[in-house]
Amino acid sequence: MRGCLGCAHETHKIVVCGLGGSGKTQMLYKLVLNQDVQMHPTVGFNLESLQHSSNTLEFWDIGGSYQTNQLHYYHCTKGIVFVVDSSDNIDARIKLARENLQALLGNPELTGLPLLVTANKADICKLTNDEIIEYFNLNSIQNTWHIVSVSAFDRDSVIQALNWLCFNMNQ
Ligand SMILES: Nc1nc2c(ncn2[C@@H]2O[C@H](COP(=O)(O)OP(=O)(O)O)[C@@H](O)[C@H]2O)c(=O)[nH]1
Ligand SMILES: [Mg+2]
Repeated sequence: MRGCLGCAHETHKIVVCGLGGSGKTQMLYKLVLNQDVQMHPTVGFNLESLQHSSNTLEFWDIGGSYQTNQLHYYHCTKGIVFVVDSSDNIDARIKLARENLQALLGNPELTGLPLLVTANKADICKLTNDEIIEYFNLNSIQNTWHIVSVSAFDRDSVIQALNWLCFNMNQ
């Protein structure tokens, strides 16, 4: 247990990060509302809660420039979801995503937390999970991590992925 005085212990705060357009908000709206909502770029951040097994999961969907140097958003976090747009080519965007993940994992508030990488847009994907593992160099990171192919439109695929995160947050 991390030193989080004042946090509700039954609630797990999860930060949901990844490049703009990777599908963070679509995934959360499907999870929480079970609806395919028409998306607009997120300004600031969304906060959504979901009852999952015996846990309340509090998702912080942190958009765009909010992802860098926003230490206070990460305080008391128990788990990380990093959303990759697997329909991207290995090009400048994936390079940016890799830098984004490295910067995120360097944040002292997030040290050692379980990391769930969702290879999103499985319905139209180009990158395999093995390619993402290699390109993001996941085998070299210190956090316990797991990668799952999901589609934000397929709620069950996201729930399955979250099962891993919930199990590992409770360790
Ligand atoms: N085909 C497909 N499109 C998706 C998926 N997830 C998100 N999108 C689309 O990708 C775009 C960006 O999604 P959004 O949730 O706004 O991305 P965010 O910036 O990471 O929050 C939207 O047009 C979504 O409908 C998916 O799993 N499959
Ligand atoms: Mg968004």
